[in-house]
Amino acid sequence: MGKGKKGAKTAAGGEEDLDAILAEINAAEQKSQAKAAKKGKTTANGDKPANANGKAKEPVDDKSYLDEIAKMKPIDQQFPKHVYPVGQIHSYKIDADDRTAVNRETSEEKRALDSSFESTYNDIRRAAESHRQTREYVRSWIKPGMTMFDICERLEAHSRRMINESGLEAGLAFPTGCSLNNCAAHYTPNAGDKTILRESDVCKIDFGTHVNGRIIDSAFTLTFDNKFDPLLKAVEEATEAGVRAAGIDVRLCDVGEIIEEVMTSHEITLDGKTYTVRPIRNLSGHSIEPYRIHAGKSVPIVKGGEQTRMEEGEFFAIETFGSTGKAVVHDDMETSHYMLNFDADVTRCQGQLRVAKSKQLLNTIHKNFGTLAFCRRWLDRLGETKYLMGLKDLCDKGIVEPYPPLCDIKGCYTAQYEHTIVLRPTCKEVLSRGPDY
Ligand SMILES: [Co+2]
Repeated sequence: MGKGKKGAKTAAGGEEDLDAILAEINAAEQKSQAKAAKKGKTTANGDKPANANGKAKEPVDDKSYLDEIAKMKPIDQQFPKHVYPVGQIHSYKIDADDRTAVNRETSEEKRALDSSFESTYNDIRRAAESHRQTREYVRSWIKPGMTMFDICERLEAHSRRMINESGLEAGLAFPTGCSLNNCAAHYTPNAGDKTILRESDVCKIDFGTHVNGRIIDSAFTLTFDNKFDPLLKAVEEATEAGVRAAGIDVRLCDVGEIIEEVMTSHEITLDGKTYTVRPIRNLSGHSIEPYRIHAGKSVPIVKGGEQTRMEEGEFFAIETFGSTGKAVVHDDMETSHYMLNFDADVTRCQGQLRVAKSKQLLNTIHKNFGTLAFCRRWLDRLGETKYLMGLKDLCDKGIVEPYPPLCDIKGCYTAQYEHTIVLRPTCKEVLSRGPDY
């Protein structure tokens, strides 16, 4: 999940949301319209899903995967001793004049400190193993022709099973991003979204898991046409460079500069036009704290960022986004992602809310998601209905924050790779590392 968008606000997101609210008010009418439109409708992509006969095909709402998933063992049952696989270990870089780095691995003090965090590391490693197994599962069946809605629902069903979801102690850390093409982040379908994954799409799968609030935030890019390979390679290498550069006392601006340098050393030719792959300058990585996906620090992906340093013990999502467009994102399309404002005093807010529906919705959000991000689909599955007005009320009052999709200019392509790392006292651990990326 990307920390998005400094000074890129437009009204577009808000207008789209107002449309959604009006649609909700006319729910009954909308339903009958949907029924009438069932024959010969187009997808949100503007394409008709075609079967072998070239006829428009209604995607079937096939939930048979639920039985298959129910038979799978959650991670905590796969590891009966409850000790989970360690991520990829990197030694800290040793400066010629600075011997502290080399000492970290052997220092008794640092080793003792490291041991004191073992249960936290074990929690987040369980979340990481869950993430790896879910993304492997997704790669085994995801293909063009499926709706983005079904893709997300199936991914999340598996993820809930692997993490052995249990209230706020273990679960999904944020909604499944599946942003397409020029959209870089924060798109997941809302109810009724018929968008279909196409052969020509560049899809960013960005999802999160957590155990006791220890979040794994990791993402990769899926394509079905190898013409996009140079774009994916540019972004994957840039993220790798960021992961390598990260370390205790490293300045955030230096990480950003290295990422930009690596990414822009790549180019891609599409339809006879050659593009330098550029990092999206108003997106960044971020520090992570318990139940707080975007903590205080941003990890820039271009040069000229803050000189603040990374510190011992911190968790970071190192993520980069490459684009063939303007390399700047703006709010676009209907909002799906929301999150309780971390600093909101929920009890006080409850007392101040006049509208019963807003009050009840805030209660549901607080109880089920706490300060973790959620989406409209997740309110739907909790049985919430006609909540858009209440949600808008909570957003207007600053209690809940909306996170609209972040898109570059139409027609361009964006890619993303992301890992969660921890700067342990003794070494750097790439928690979300897998055989895939
Ligand atoms: Co992120």
